[in-house]
Amino acid sequence: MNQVEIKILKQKLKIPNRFEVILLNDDYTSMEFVVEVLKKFFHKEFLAAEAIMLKIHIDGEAVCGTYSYDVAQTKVSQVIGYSRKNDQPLMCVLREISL
Ligand code: TYC
Repeated sequence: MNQVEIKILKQKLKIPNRFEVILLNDDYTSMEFVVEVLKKFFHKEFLAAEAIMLKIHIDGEAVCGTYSYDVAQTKVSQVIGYSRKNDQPLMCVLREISL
């Protein structure tokens, strides 16, 4: 089965598309700011936020949450907007989860 056929089958089965929201590492955003973002926009407790921030710092990225397309896109906009307002270059992207 090719990707198009899988997509049609998923639609017929009414399996909703889900999207991961991912934070990316960079050399300038402060660790404290990333923890704050994870608490504020992804509702993480301090220790969970700190663990995710360190995973991003080491691996280059980490999944912060999984949402419908609309909610995922809103999270990306909120995180980037808040980061620029606070003069931080933090980047946030979404990625569709493949079956
Ligand atoms: N690498 C950054 C630093 O050393 C910290 C950081 C972590 C930045 C996670 C972005 O998504 C990020 N200050």
